[in-house]
Amino acid sequence: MLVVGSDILQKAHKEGYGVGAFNFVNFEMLNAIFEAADEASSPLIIQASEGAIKYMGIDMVVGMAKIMSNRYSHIPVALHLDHGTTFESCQKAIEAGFTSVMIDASHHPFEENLELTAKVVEAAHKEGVSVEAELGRLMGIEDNISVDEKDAVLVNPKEAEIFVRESKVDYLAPAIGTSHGAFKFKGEPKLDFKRLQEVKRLTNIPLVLHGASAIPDYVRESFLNSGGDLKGSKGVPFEFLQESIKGGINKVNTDTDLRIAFMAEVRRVANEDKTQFDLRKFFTPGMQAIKKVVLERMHLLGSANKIS
Ligand code: PGH
Ligand code: CA
Ligand code: ZN
Repeated sequence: MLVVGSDILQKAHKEGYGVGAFNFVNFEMLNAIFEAADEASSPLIIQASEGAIKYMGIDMVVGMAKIMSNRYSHIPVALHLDHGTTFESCQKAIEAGFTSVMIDASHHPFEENLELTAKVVEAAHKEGVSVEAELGRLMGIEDNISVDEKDAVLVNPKEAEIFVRESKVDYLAPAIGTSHGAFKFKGEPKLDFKRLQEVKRLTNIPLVLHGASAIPDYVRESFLNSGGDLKGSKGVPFEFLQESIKGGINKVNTDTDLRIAFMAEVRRVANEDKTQFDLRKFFTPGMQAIKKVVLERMHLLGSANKIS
């Protein structure tokens, strides 16, 4: 059943657990994610970026999401627009049937971000759709970074308080030192948990962690064993994910882990049988690999067995 994003995240916020928000670009990713949610009895957020929408067509994105949510009608599922860049993009998603949208104007000055977010919130709430916004920039933080530099890229808790109050946004992504992709930290992994706790205290709404892929050892191994290269890659350690949930994160955006797990299997099969050209022989193990990652993550984040 497709539900409003806030239905899922308000419960997670009150009970103090995290819900994985998993990106998909095709049937295979979506199918694997749903199978995992079914096995874990977990609520679910599935999300499509503007790039994914361009790739599949918005009717296909919404159509597949609805079919899968009917197939697994006991699972509460929200369909979320990941990193919407404009009011129009959010508007289109709302009209097409998304139940949650992100307006990402965090690279604009505070006032502009606030103004645009408030405008999206007004339009979305009219249709019963919830909204996510972002404050700060997604960037790794290092030990030798100065306090001033940190303040320039990471979320400012006082600003977050004002932003949430004035925009009436439903959930907020505060930049605390993560980044997208497979190369998150140059040195030791580092996140600003203090800042996160302060944002939670001052806003008291569901918070979102972007760039939350962990690149677990066995996923890295499978990618390397298949002949892939992940030199210099580093994800968010599991302990950090748990710590961030304690600090108030409720939506945990995960894409890279699924891509790596899937592609490792596709390459393995391609290497093992050069005569193979049945797509299903590549994609079936790919789906199993994603399912395993998602299932584990749901248990780690605490959303398993939270369907009531
Ligand atoms: C993400 C995904 N999507 O919005 O934040 O992050 O690259 O760590 O999976 P990863
Ligand atoms: Ca951003
Ligand atoms: Zn993101």
